[in-house]
Amino acid sequence: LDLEREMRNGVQAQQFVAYYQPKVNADGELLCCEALVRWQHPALGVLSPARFLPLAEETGLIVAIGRQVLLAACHDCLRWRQSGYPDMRVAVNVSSRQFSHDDLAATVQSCLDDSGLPPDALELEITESLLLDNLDAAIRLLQALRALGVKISLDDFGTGYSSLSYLQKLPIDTLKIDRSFIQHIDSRSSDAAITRAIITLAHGLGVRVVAEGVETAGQCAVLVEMQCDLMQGFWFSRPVPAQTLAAMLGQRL
Ligand code: G
Ligand code: G
Ligand code: MN
Ligand code: NA
Repeated sequence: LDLEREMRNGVQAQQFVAYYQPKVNADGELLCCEALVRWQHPALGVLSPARFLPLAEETGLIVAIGRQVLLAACHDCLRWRQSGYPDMRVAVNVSSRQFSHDDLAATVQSCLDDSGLPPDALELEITESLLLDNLDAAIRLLQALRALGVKISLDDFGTGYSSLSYLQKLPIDTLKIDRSFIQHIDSRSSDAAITRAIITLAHGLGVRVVAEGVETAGQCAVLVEMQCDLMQGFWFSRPVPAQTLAAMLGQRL
């Protein structure tokens, strides 16, 4: 099987679709969701990113796939807002290849224009690894994206270099604490201490905090007590297709 060739065909045939995973507040209200790409392969079924993202990155196909996901997320989010949930927001992952592609800001603007989604309904999730090559250039791009009105979220926080000084330098709105810290948060005091400190620090800098990988009621309770702003994980919902997400709006998860 020539995966690269299949992937090129898949892009043409629009086989890359967005699933969505809810982000909820302490009351379980669904305020936002993260778009997570899936490949609906006609023969192989629904493939997860682990199966194809590395090759998509290597070949540059991630730029086309990423644009399709971004546009779909904008359209879907606008539909949810128009169906009676006008504050619903969506987050979309941006990989290093997309980030260094020189017209990311133009791509984002054209997806907003094509869909009619208000910019502040869109959040872009970036990882620290995108910042390593050229921090100043990355900051300029983040500023250009924020000038469009979109929000920026720092994904997988705590796993990379995580220089705390980044937090002060980076124009970000949200940080997502990596699930490796959340996994044992109710049993390992060191993970709880780190998470509590990150939340306090972020709030002191005016940055909101999302915890990812919340799988149990116990983890959720600890995070609520720490005043974590939003939570995401299997405890609330797995990533689901757009229509399934639409049916969850207004529910308490
Ligand atoms: O949904 P899942 O847990 O399998 O996602 C695995 C990884 O793939 C996550 O780290 C996520 O950041 C990445 N990913 C998911 N969707 C997208 C996407 O649309 N674009 C990019 N660049 N990465 C994505
Ligand atoms: O972009 P990011 O690396 O955060 O991608 C999120 C990934 O984490 C997706 O692949 C998603 O399916 C996965 N995920 C989401 N919630 C949970 C969870 O509660 N537990 C675990 N183990 N994985 C999760
Ligand atoms: Mn993410
Ligand atoms: Na993550």
